[in-house]
Amino acid sequence: MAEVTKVEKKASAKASKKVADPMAASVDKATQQMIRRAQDLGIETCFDRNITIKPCNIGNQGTCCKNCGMGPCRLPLPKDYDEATDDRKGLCGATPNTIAARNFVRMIAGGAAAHSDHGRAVAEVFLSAARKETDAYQIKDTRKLLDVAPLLGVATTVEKDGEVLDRDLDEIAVEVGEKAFNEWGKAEGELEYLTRAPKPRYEIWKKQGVLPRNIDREIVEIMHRTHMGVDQDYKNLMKQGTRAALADGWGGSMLATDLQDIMFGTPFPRVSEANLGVLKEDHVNIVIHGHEPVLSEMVVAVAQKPEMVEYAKQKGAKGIQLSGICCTANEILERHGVPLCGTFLQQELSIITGAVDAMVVDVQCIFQNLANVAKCFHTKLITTHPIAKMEQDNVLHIEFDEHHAIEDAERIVKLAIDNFENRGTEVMIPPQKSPIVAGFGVESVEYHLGGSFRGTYYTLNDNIINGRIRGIAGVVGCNNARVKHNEGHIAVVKELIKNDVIVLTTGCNAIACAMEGLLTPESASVFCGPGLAEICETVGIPPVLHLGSCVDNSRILLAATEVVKAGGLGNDISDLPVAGSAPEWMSEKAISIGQYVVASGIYTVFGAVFPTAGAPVFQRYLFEEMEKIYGGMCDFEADPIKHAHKMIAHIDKKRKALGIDKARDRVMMDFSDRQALEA
Ligand code: NFS
Repeated sequence: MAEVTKVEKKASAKASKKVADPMAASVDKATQQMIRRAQDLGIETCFDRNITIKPCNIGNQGTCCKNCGMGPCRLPLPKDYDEATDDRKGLCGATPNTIAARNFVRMIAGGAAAHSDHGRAVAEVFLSAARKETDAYQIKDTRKLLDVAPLLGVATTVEKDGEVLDRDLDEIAVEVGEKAFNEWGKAEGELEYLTRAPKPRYEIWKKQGVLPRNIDREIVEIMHRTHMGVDQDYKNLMKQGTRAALADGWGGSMLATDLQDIMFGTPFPRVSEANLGVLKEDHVNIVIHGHEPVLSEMVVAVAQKPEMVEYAKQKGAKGIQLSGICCTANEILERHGVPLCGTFLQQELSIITGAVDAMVVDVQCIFQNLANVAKCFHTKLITTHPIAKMEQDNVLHIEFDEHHAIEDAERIVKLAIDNFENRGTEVMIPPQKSPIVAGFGVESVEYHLGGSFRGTYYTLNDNIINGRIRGIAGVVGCNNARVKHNEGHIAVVKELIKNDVIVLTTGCNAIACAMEGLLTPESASVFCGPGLAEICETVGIPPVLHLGSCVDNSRILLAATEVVKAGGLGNDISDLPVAGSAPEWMSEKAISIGQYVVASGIYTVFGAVFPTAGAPVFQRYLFEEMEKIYGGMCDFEADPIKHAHKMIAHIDKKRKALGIDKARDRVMMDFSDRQALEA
C-alpha cells in the first residue's frame, strides 16, 4: 500500500488537527475500529469533520433566508424570546414563520424530487422493458403487474364476442408503463394512487385541497411559492408542502416500489448478513452504493455469471463478493440477499478497510469525500449516473444506460476484478457481521401473519386488539454525523419492541437494526416484551421487519391501509395504534417522508435536530395544529428512550380511543395477578 505511506507523511503534518473520539462517534465496534484506522493513516472522515465543522446555529433553526440577493437575512431566536413582542423580520419583511416554512417546504421539494426522479428513471426503464427495447430488463412479477394495472386504470381483461378474455400481458405492461410515466406530468386530474388510501383519508386530502395533480407540478410550485415575494403565509406554504409530500409518498415513491417489484421481483424474506465484516479478504469486493436498483440489479446479475467468477479466479481471487451501502443495499438485499456492508456513515469506512476493489455509485447520499478516501487506496470509485458526477480526477465515470446495461455492468465488474491484484497487503476488515432475515413487504406480512388458511391482515389485527401486539411503529431514516452513529436507531427500536410494539423498518435504520442483530427471529426472546415475543416465536419472524429502502416507505403506507381494511381498528390510518420515527435523520428525503406520513394520519417523531426551532409559532403548527387537520403531526425528541415513549404514549392514546386499552391490561397481568383472579 505504497500510497498510504504518502498519506502517512501527510498525517504527521496534520497531527495537530482535531479528530473524533471513535468511541463517542459510534456504538458499533467495526465503525470504531475503522475510524481509528483512518486516523492512524491520516485519512479524514466525516466523523473528524464533525469535530472541525460546526453547523450554523441560525440555519439550524430554519430562520436564515437566502432566497434572494438582498440577504441572507438571519433571524435567530433571541434569548429573551417572547411570542407577543417578537418583531423579527427580514429586509422584505418576511417573518420567522414565513422563512422557516419556506425552508421547510423547500426541503420537502428536494426530498420529493429525489424519490420521484428515481421513480421516473425506473418508469423509463420499465417502459423500455415493456416495449422490449432492452434485453437486460424484463417483466418478472406478472402477478404484481396484474395487481397494479387496475390501480392505474389499465384493464386486465378484454371483451370479445360477448366473452371476457384475459388481456395480453405485454400489452398490459406497456399500458401500465405509459400510465405510470404520465403521473409525473399529466395535464389534468389527480394522482391515480391516491384512492388506494382509506376513503376517509382521501376525503380529508380533498377537503384540505392537497390532492396532488401530478408529481412534477407540485415540486415546481414549491419553488415558485418560495421565490422572493410570493407565498407569505406559513399555513398556505405547508399546504403546498403537504401536497408535494403526498405526491412523493403516494406517487413517486409508490410507483418506484411497484415498478421495481414488477421488473425485479417482489421481495420475500431471505437470509443474509450485515456490517463491514461481510467484505472478504480473498474475494474481489464490489460495494454498490446509492439508490436506484436499475444499475445494481445488473451488477448483481453480471457478478454471478460463471465466466465472471472464473475471470476473478484467474486473477487470484476466490470469487466476487458484492455488498451494499445505503438504500441500494436494501434494494439488492430484499430481492437477492446481497449482504449489507453498512449505513450511510460507513461509506468512507468501507474503503478504509483497503479491501474494496471498486465502489460503484449512482445517486443520493454519496459523500464527495469518497474520492479523497479512494485516492489513498487502490479502490476504483465509479460514478454511473449522468446527473451525479464528481470533480476529482481519480473518479471514473461509466455512464449506465438501459439499452446497453449488461455491457456497462460487465465493464464495471471486470474493472473491479482487474483491480484486485493492485490491492495492498495492509487490508483490515473488521470481524463484525450479523445474521439477518430481510425482505418483508405488504404481501409477505400478510402471508406470515395471516397463516396458510387466512392470508390476510386479520390475524395481525386480532393480535393488536387482544394486546399481544401493542401497536405498530415505522422507524426509518438516515444516520446523522451530528449524533452518535446508530445509537438513536437501536435504542428507539429496542425500547419499542421491549414494549410489544412491532417495528417496520426501512433505509439506514433497517441497516442499523441489521447490524445489531435485531432482524432475526431469535432476537424476539431476547429483546421483546412477552406479547410480541410470543407472536414472533409462533410465526417465526423477527420483531423488526425490514421493508426495504426509503422509497419503500410506501410499503408502510400500504401495510397501514391493509390494517384499516382488515377491520376492528377504526376507519382511517389516523385511528390506528401506529407511530412513526426517524431517530437520526439528515436528508431532505426524510422531511418529505415525515410530512407524507403525517398527512397520512401518523404521529411521527424526529431525533437529532428539527429545522424549525427559530420559528416557534410555525413549529407549533407542525407539532400541534397538524393533528387537528390530518390526525397526525410531527414531534421532536433527541433522547431515544423518551423518543420511543412519546410514540408508545401515542399508541396507547389510540388504543384507548378504540376501546382496546383494557385488552392490553389483560396481557400485562403478571402471574400473581392471574392467581388472584383464579382465587
Ligand atoms: Ni433514506 Fe437512502 Fe440512508 Fe437516509 Fe440516505 S440511504 S433514501 S436518505 S441516509 S436512510
